[in-house]
Amino acid sequence: MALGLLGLEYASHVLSYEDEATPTQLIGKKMLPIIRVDNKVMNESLDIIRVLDVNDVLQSTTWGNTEHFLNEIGEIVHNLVMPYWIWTPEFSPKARDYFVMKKSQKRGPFPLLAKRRQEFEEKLKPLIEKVESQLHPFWNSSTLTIRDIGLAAHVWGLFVLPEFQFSTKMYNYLMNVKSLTHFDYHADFWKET
Ligand SMILES: N[C@@H](CCC(=O)N[C@@H](CS)C(=O)NCC(=O)O)C(=O)O
Repeated sequence: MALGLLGLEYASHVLSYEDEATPTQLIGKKMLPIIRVDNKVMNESLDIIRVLDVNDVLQSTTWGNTEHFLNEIGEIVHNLVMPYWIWTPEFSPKARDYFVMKKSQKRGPFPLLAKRRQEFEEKLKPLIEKVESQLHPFWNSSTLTIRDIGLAAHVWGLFVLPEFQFSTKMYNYLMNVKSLTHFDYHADFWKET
């Protein structure tokens, strides 16, 4: 989203989830995203944005207490979507097995997560309503900021949850962010298969 908003040209590669070797060779641990610019390799999304955003388009805003709030939303969204996400084209059977093994250690068995859907949705609802009341039309801002990239990236995950319904306000917000950042979730997967 940041690269698209900043109008930077890039090529993206989806690494299979069980690929430990590639990220470990590049940055010494199994973590994405990783970017290579002029043969310099970097990780940590916010560090990457800081280096690429030379005109401070995204950095003029601070996170404030939104970071904690985003983590809360992210935690619930992940519990809701992980059992469904594993069936998207992002996961080969091998990647899916590895992901389920790793993530269920912390979150519990995926079938149980799916059974707890209602509980998670009830926890998420007031958080989404609160953030919706702060969209003017961006998150506490009249222009798109770094906070919107964080928020939209988390909330976008809910598109994977069957029959999940966004409010009109949230849906329009996501489409607005998509258009300004030229974000195309699926393009990377189809390109490589
Ligand atoms: N603070 C890091 C967090 C990145 C992160 O959590 N990446 C996840 C995927 S989105 C990851 O690679 N986790 C390691 C794993 O699940 O094996 C950033 O913003 O770049």
